[in-house]
Amino acid sequence: MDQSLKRTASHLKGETRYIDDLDKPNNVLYGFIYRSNFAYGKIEKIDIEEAKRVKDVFAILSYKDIPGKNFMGAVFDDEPILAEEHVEFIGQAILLIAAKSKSAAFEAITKIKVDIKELEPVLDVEESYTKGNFPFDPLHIVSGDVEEGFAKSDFVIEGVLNTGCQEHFYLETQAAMSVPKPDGTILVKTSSQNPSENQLIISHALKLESSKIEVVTDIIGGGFGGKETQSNWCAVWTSLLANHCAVPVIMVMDRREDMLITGKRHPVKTTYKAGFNKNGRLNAYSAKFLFDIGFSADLSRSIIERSLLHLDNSYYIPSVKCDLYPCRTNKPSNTAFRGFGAPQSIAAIEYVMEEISRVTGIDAAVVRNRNFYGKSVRNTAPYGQKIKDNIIGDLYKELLKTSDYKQRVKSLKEFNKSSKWKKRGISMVPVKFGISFTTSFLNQGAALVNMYKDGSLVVHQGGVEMGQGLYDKMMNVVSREFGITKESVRICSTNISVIPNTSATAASTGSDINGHAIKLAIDRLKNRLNDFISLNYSWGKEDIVWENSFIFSKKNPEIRYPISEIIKNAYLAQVSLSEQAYYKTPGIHFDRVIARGNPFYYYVFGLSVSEVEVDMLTGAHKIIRTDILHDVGESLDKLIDKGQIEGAFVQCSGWATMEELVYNSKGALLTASPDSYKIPGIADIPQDFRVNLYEKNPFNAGILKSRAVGEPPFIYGLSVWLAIKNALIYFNKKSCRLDLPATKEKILKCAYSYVESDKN
Ligand code: MTE
Ligand code: QUE
Ligand code: MOS
Repeated sequence: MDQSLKRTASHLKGETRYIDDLDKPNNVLYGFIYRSNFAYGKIEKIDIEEAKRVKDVFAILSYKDIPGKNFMGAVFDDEPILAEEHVEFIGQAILLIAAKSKSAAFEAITKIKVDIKELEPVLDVEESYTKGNFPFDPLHIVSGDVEEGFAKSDFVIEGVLNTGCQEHFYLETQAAMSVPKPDGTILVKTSSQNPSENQLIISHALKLESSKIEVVTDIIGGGFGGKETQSNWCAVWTSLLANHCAVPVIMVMDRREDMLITGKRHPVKTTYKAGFNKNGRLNAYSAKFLFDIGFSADLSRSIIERSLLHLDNSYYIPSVKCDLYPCRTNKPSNTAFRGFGAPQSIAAIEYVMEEISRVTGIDAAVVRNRNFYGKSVRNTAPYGQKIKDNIIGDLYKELLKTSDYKQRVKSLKEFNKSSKWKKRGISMVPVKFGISFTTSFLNQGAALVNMYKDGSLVVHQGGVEMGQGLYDKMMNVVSREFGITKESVRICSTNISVIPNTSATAASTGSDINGHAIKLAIDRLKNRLNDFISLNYSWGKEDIVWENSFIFSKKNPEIRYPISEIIKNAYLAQVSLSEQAYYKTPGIHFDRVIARGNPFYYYVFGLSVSEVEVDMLTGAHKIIRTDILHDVGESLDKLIDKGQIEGAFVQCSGWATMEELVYNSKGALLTASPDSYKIPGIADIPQDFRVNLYEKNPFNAGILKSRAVGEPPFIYGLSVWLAIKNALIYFNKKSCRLDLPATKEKILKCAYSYVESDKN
């Protein structure tokens, strides 16, 4: 069995070892934090004398015990590792505790006395916006003249839309283990999408050079963006404690703590205005987006930037004027989450599409089709990038047919005439998703390929396996590019001492960037080996073929040598069997100030249709059927890609219909566990779920002609929310705003128009 299969088999048996499952050294200590109970306050006094005397408690540290810098951050260093004078959200860490057991640490926590003077927190985006509470400049985009566009429109609509927060709910909570070594270095095992950033933060906090911090990440139990920056907490806390106590320290957040402390998807309040013609075509779109970024900047600027770059979704909008504000609030710092800001602005424009349909009486799918980007005209995004290889129109034609859209709209209308309390609705949602980090320099990666004398191969690369199938895809790249059977290939866990300066495994670019780097390394190694073969076997270099772990000449394919034999000879002839390579994505740039540039290497397109049935007595809905047609070029692995599409769809449908984070007036999260926070279960997937890969559009510049898959299909889940909105129209003719998530409660309010006003 090759490594991919073996890994999958043991994963399915629950044998994958996350941080909490690691064998612990017997001198290990457990790390805990003492947290703030106030959303905003001034720390007046800390007394740990009594707590320090608790048996089996080895250290209690405050920010004063940090040897280096207490401030961290991906972009701005505005996040204290431990609170200094002020606490800024409920759950913020004030003290670190290392203890032999959980009970000892908890006893110490009850004996710690921290006096905090409570101050008035800012919890509402609107309040934060009014106060101008922006930790960095708001983002703007202008293209064309919206005033002129509104003036010449047959209709102009205005409205407000709120999109909610979302917890990542990775299966493995945040965790890390740090092991100090006698030579003054430290080994950190971390559940992180960005081990290099863990390394950098630890380096600053411990005042230790990066080279002395070995950071290793084996398969993690999900990330979804929530382990880019948010993994820094456990990594730096365990390192501080391990460094202080000179023994290994492990820390694994429990689910409540994780939900309380770590950042989530940004909730956004959007105020929009759209002008369009009787035929449903948009002339102008203006909007103000208020992002609830939480207490610090984190990745918010990049997230808001990606929002800005997706506010058009798949539509050509002749004039656009949008302002996006980063509003600071006293909550955990919101962060990357699958889609990275795009789902929020796409939700707004898709909501507008449904409204255009309602106002004009034109079917919403037709409205969308009329607004799609063109192939050779109407094909420039508001930020100036040409939309090349646009196939959205082709996908539309095909999905319209395969989903039987028109007939089903007819049947649904029939159904709704005869059914009083149950109403059906349908909605089509397209996606155009830009692939690349919009922060250009992050688009780089490296790989190291080491061959042994027996012809077997180990591959190191910078990407993290988090369930998205990166390792399996890299295995396919190695096996196909090298011509070697998978049995002889091993993909190693991510180690920052082997591959340095990695970017986060994020922006859906993991297999693109690392796959390209691996391919380049293989090309170099093969080239050197082919020189050797050509010389020693008297074959023309261009005739040499590597296939299924055999090497032969095209001219004489009967004579085949096993790779192992040739590699042994190459070794004896003193040919190096190791090669490293570096890849950077070409041609990417974006100027944030003028909001113009070419931020994406390419776009991924796709289309979805969902039909739902809503019970207007209970507000419950079920998804009757979902059809998805999605373009991944030539798939690196069809099963994985299908799984990514299904998973992303379901994850978004949770955000769009059921997941709700409720805070009280003091800023305390009331839904910090799965008993009050509902994510989709097996009963919530579509009853009839048809996911198809579009196979007619290989991407020649991609790795093995593939396209990225991780984030784009998240958008399809919006079709569930908008199908519910569509169903509501058949029950309650009055217009009513349906915020996201469309929970049962909101659906009922809408069904009976108990919404106070559509204006705010
Ligand atoms: N799939 C699983 N199973 N678990 C995850 O954590 N993260 C998503 C997506 N799919 C995730 C996932 C996110 S947010 C991203 S950016 C991509 O995977 C990252 O991996 P890739 O770049 O290798 O596609
Ligand atoms: C998409 C992403 C990310 C992004 C930009 C995208 C992302 C990410 C960063 C980022 C930006 C600046 C930094 C940094 C990271 O940008 O995940 O460390 O200094 O981490 O378009 O997914
Ligand atoms: Mo994904 S949100 O870019 O980790």
